[in-house]
This record gives sequence, structure tokens and C-alpha cells, in this order.
Amino acid sequence: MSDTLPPADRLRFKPYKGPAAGWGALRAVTDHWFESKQPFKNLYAMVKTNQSNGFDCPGCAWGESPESGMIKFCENGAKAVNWEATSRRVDAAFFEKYSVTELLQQDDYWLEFQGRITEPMVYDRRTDHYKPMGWEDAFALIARHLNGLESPNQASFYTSGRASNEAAYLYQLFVRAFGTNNFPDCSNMCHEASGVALIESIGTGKGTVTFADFDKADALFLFGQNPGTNHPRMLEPIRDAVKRGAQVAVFNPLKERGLERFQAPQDPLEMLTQTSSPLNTAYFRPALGGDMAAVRGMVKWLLQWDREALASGGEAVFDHDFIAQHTDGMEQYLAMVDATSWEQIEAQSGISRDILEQAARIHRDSKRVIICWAMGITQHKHSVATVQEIANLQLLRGQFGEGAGLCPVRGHSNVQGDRTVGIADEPPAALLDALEKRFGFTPPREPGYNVITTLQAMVAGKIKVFLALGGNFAQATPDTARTHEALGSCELTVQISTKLNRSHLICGNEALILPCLGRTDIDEQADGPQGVTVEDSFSMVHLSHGQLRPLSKQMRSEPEIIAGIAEATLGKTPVDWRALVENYDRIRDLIQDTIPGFDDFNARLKAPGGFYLGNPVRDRQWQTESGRAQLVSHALPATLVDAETLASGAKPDLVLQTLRSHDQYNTTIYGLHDRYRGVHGGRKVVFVNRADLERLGFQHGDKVDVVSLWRDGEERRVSDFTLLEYDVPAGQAAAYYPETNPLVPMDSYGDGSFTPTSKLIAIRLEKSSAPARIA
Ligand SMILES: Nc1nc2c(c(=O)[nH]1)N[C@H]1C(S)=C(S)[C@@H](COP(=O)(O)OP(=O)(O)OC[C@H]3O[C@@H](n4cnc5c(=O)[nH]c(N)nc54)[C@H](O)[C@@H]3O)O[C@H]1N2
Ligand SMILES: Nc1nc2c(c(=O)[nH]1)N[C@H]1C(S)=C(S)[C@@H](COP(=O)(O)OP(=O)(O)OC[C@H]3O[C@@H](n4cnc5c(=O)[nH]c(N)nc54)[C@H](O)[C@@H]3O)O[C@H]1N2
Ligand SMILES: [Mo]
Repeated sequence: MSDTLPPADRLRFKPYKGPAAGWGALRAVTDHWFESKQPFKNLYAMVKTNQSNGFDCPGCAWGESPESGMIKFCENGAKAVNWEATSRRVDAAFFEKYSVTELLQQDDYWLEFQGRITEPMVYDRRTDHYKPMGWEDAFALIARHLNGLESPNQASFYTSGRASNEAAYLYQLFVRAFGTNNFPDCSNMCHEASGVALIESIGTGKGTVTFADFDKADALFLFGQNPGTNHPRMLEPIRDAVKRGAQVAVFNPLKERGLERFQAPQDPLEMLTQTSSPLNTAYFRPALGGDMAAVRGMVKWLLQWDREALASGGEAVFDHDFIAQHTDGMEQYLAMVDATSWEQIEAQSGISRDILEQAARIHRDSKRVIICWAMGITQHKHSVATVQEIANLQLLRGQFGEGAGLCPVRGHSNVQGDRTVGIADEPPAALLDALEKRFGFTPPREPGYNVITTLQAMVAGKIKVFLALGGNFAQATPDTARTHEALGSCELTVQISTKLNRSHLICGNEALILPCLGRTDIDEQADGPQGVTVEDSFSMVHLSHGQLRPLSKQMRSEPEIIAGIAEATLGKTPVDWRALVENYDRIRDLIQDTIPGFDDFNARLKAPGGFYLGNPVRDRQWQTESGRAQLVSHALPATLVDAETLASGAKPDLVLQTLRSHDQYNTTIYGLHDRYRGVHGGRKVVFVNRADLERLGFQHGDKVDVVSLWRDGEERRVSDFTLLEYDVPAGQAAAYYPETNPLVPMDSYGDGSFTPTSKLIAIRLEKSSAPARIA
């Protein structure tokens, strides 16, 4: 049967002893190949991943050295490819078999495992089943709803970061020509804080380093990320840095295996000898949300040493020339650093002043420093301030140039590109001007809804049509019960997707599923097979060509689907949508005409490895209002747990972070193992340390309900979780996303970023009546 999962194991917990990404990893890859039922197709696909003339890995946004000719893949990239290249299909027969109510009983793992969606489907409320619908009828249905709205702002258009530049560009053009900037996207839940912070600090929302800089850095600081699982190809430059004698300083409350020890799957010698590379790392374990205080502590040390050096005629620690020439705001910021007490820094960071001195020394003693970060930094209430604190540190030390800079490590493989080509709820005026000039329509100027404000508007009954270009909005967003109710209140929900997920089951009054091609599929259009472009974390743009024959002729490419919706809704204005899709060079010509950095777009794409979009900061251009980089000063937050919640009398047992296991891609669950953390056969677990278990009167293996505490006093609860004794700092807990999203309150989001606070949720544990069962 197509719908049976591999047999479920009992929950087991067995600490992992090996390094990350070695033989164990390759074995896991081949296991996945065999489970997909078509190992040879997938083997071929893997060889073509991230190669010239191959396709861009649909996994993470980590970049590749442009000249590297080696086959680059990683275990989790292989899983992503394999997952897309399945022969299982979700077709009319599947939907005839299962009603939506029945499908809702299944978990996320089961839903996506069913395979690729192969034909457009419409929800029939009368029978509670999806049934087939022709493409043109589906487009007409969408157009009827959109054109029937009182205002274009009653529709909201989500984007997930796998969409290609071509798809995303066409989508934003259509939505703006339709008349709204309502562009919630996955970035709102991900790196939004990095963009908001860096635009104010250095005038660009993107990272300033390239792949080659990693070879030249003397120190890498890695804040709040787990590359062994989420960016495995990043382990290679980290390892190389250590081999060169560079320092690697990690800030992470959890001892993540990929950052402690790893083997490179690309290196045959290491694989044969099974040695694990010794990692020259200093490991700092902050409190959740404590990084801003930790960085402030580092700056406090550096400031002290700089003053001492200046007083004694020694070598300055700060780059005073750089500061004088390029920055504003130093005095105010340093006054703020002086005013911040060590007591507050220690209490909030969870790290002592002496240990922070070690971190500061590593920075001081390194000529070139790169600072990387991911979700451990961006999914907090004060994330924007934290990223700006990191930027301040780099600005004081003049760390912008070869081998030095800022590196927000992006998530989805094209999340950065989507923003570049216009997916933005607060679009820059220059983009709107360019669209107006090129296409002759008046784009909407008022900011649109992001993820949180879309949800709030849905709750208030202000959104009638919700359309998603990929992703799994129902599961990726916070406050699941409320989110589902909000989505269900829409008049029409449309999901453009590769695979079945819960968002298809939380239907508006009417609902459509539109099946699309993925990165691995051959995209045949009138002028022949088409490639699409993506941009990685280092602003490299390159072509991606699908290699595998699609499962069904009924599946369409994302640009083709968008063109169909656009033409049905707007006719042939402001462009002949379908003609553009015959050859994607035509879409790229429009990108060239309207988006900076894409001159000679089609020609430059021919270079193997693609081309660099450039970053003004590398040329010492600060595109801020003042034309200089800004040291932005923020007081440390008064409390990390929401003050109003504490004032309401709530007494949290712990603070919880929600994170990814090794066997998932966001809401896509590939399997029930989290190998490096030693968890097998289940995902509903909470990691807590032994002292906290004792303090709270629990034991390893106990079953609990987890209840989150929030100022509105509403109940948010998940049940049937198992407590695991784990090396987590005191007072903290960790559990997997998306199972714990019901706990994240919709109104708990980052200041200025609107990113849900997925890495700090105040919780209480309640003993459940279910018997403990763990091996
Ligand atoms: N295989 C795979 N690859 C992926 C993804 C996937 O799900 N699976 N997702 C992709 C996407 S969209 C993204 S955004 C990235 C996510 O990549 P990551 O950011 O690595 O993802 P998380 O699992 O959320 O891990 C957060 C890490 O931050 C740490 N952390 C949590 N809170 C704090 C804190 O307050 N301070 C510090 N210093 N550390 C903290 C956690 O212990 C954990 O190690 O990965 C991308 N790549
Ligand atoms: N609690 C908590 N919540 C979080 C996070 C967290 O750490 N904790 N992380 C947040 C982050 S960083 C992110 S990026 C979001 C992720 O949010 P999303 O991007 O919305 O979620 P995904 O799980 O990546 O989406 C998976 C679905 O995308 C569809 N899909 C896959 N490939 C393609 C494609 O090529 N085209 C199309 N059209 N569809 C495709 C499939 O149908 C699949 O079911 O979640 C956020 N939510
Ligand atoms: Mo993300």
C-alpha cells in the first residue's frame, strides 16, 4: 500500500557517541534511498545536485565555492532530494479514499509521506473530500474570488523560501498589479530580524561575507545554529578553519554534536580511518535569549582593554580609524556599555564575566573575524537588538572586508532570493518606482501584512482569500489552534504545493490544491526545458535545471501556475503572462530591468557557479540615511520572559526553545530519529536537565503535558510528551517544532521583526496520567 509508513518504533533514547556527518550519515542516506522505492533515480539526482547543469539542492541556503567541481552533497540534502523525487502519488484515487476529516487524524509525517500531489484538486464541502478540477476552472475560481473582493487588501499571498527567483518575481508582479503588498513569507518567521537590524546598522539586510572569506578568517563565531543538522555543508569550512589553526567559538545552550566533533563525508581518508577531526572550539552556553548580554559582556572587556592600551601607548583593540571614517553612534553605544553592569550581563547571559573574557580574547586576538548566526538569535523578542549588538562588535573592530564580516546563515534554499526579487510586505520605494516605470501601473504604496498581521487580520475577519506559494502555513505559524481557526475562516484558501500537508486540510469555505513541479523535476515549456535561478546565503545567483521526469503531466511549474492565475484575474495586463512563461529568459529580462544587480542577467548566468550580486558594504558603502554605518544602542531587555506575563502572577517552571531534529525539514518530517541527540522512534519529547527534573518532581521518561504561560491567560497546551534527561542548561527546556507550535502565542513576537518567539516560551509541566514508556 502506498500509504503505509515504515513501522513505528517505540521511543528510545540512546546517547550518540560518534562524530557528525561520517559513515553513520552515509548509511542514513542510503536507507532513505531505499525507502523512497527508487534508489537509482535518486542516486542520479544526487550526483546532479549543486553541479553546473544540475539542480540547486532544495535543502538549505548554504553556498558553494564557485570553482569547486566536486560532487557536493550532504546527508540532509540527500533526504530533501529523495523526499521530492518519490514515486508515491497523491491523486484523485487517494482523495476519494480519505475524507479531509480522516486525513486530519494523521500526523504530519504520515501526510507528507503519501507522496507528490499529481493533479489539481478542489474541496467539496458536501462530501468532505477533495475532487479533481481542471486547471482553467481552478484559475477561474481564484479570479472570481479575487475580483469579487471589496479591496485587494482582503487577500494575502504567502511565499515559502523554495520558490525560484522567476516564480517569486512573477508572483510579486501579479500581486502588486492586483493591488496589495500583503506578502507574508517564511522569512517573517526566520531571519527577518537579521534584515531589519542590518539595514539600520550597515544599510543592507544581507550578509557581508562570501564563501571564500571562510578560508581567510582567523576566528569564526557561531551563534545559535546547529549546522551538523541544518547546514551540514558548512561543517567543511568550519573544519578547514580549525585545521588552519583558526579559532571557532560557539554560543549555544545545547552541546550540538556537529559543532563538537564531525567527519566530512566528502573526505574518503577520514571516512576510512573513522577519525573525528579534533575541533578547536570554545563552547559557550548562554541562557535562552541571553546572547545580547553575552555580546555586551565581550564588548565590555574589549572596551576595557582598548582604554588600557590607549592609556599605555599599546596597540588599540578597536579600529579607531574605521570607526572615525565609517560609523556614527560610537559614543552613545559605549556609554550604554559602561552603564550596563556586570551583574546584569551575568544574570541575563547565564555566563560569568570570566568566561566571557575568554570569548572576548578570541575576538581580540584574531585579525579577521566572521560572525555567523541563525534561529537561536533571530527567534526572540529582542532579536533585532541582538543582531545590532553583534554588528556593533564587528563595527568597533572594523571587521568588514576579506575574511571578516557578518553572516546570517539563511534557511530555505532561496529565501534570500525571494526577498531580492520583491517578496516584501514593506517594499522599498525604489522597487515600486522601478515597477511603475517599467510596467506602467501604479503599485500599492502602503505596507502590507506579514505573517503575524495576516493572522491577526484573519482573526478579525479582514482576510477573505489566502493563497500560498509553497510552504505549510498552518503548521509553520505559531498558536496552532488559533491559526487553524483563522485559516478556516477564509472564503478561499489556495495551496500551490509539491506534497500533501496539513495546510491542505485546514480549508477555507472553498479550497484548492494546485500541484507544482519541484527543484528536481524537468520543467518543459514551449521553448524547451527551463532552468530557474536561486540566490544563496552569499548572494551568489545560479541556475538550477531539474533532471527527473515529473510524475504526472498534470503538474505545472510555479511560474506557469502564477501566470494562469494572473491572466484569469487581470487579463494580459500589465504583461502577457503566459508568453513570459514560454521561456524564462523573458522573466529574467524583466528582473534585469527592475531589480538592481541583475545587469546582463541571462548572459552572466552562463558562468559555472553563477555570479555574485555584490554587497555595497564590501566597497565600504553604507546605504543608510546618514551614509555611515550606525552603532545602534539598546538597553538590555529588562526581563527575558515577558514582563506582563510575570506581572499577571504566572510562575514558569522553565523556558522552552523549539528546534529541529535531524530527520526533518521544517514541517516536513523525514523520519523519527534525531541521531545526534540520541532520540529514536518518536518526536514528542522534552529535553530537561536532571536538576530541573528533580526540582520539579519528575523523572526521566515521565509523560507530561506542556502548558505555556502568556499574559492573555488563555490555555495553550500540548499533551503526551515524554521528559528526557538531557544536558540542557538549568532552567531551560527544548522540544521539536512544529509539534510545540500550539504553545507559541500569536502575540509573542520580536520587536520590529514580528518573528514569533519560537526560542523562548515560558512553560509549566503537568504530570499526565499516561504511563511512562521509554527504552
Ligand atoms: N536538515 C534541515 N536543514 C534545514 C532545515 C531543516 O529543518 N532541516 N531548516 C532550514 C531553515 S528554514 C532554517 S531557518 C535553518 C535553521 O537552522 P538552525 O538555526 O540551526 O535551526 P534550529 O533547529 O532552530 O536550531 C537552533 C539552534 O540554536 C540554538 N539556540 C536556541 N536558542 C538559543 C539562544 O537563545 N541562544 C543561542 N546562542 N542559541 C540558541 C539551539 O540549541 C539550536 O542549536 O536550517 C535550514 N536547513
Ligand atoms: N516553533 C517554531 N516554528 C517555526 C520555526 C521554529 O524554529 N520553531 N521555524 C520557522 C522557520 S525558520 C521557517 S523558514 C518556517 C518554515 O515555513 P514553511 O516554509 O511554510 O514550511 P515548510 O515546512 O518548509 O514547507 C513544507 C511544504 O512546502 C511544500 N513544498 C516543498 N517544496 C516545494 C516547492 O518546490 N514548491 C512549492 N510550491 N511547494 C513546495 C510542500 O508541500 C511541503 O509540505 O517555519 C517557522 N516556524
Ligand atoms: Mo527558516
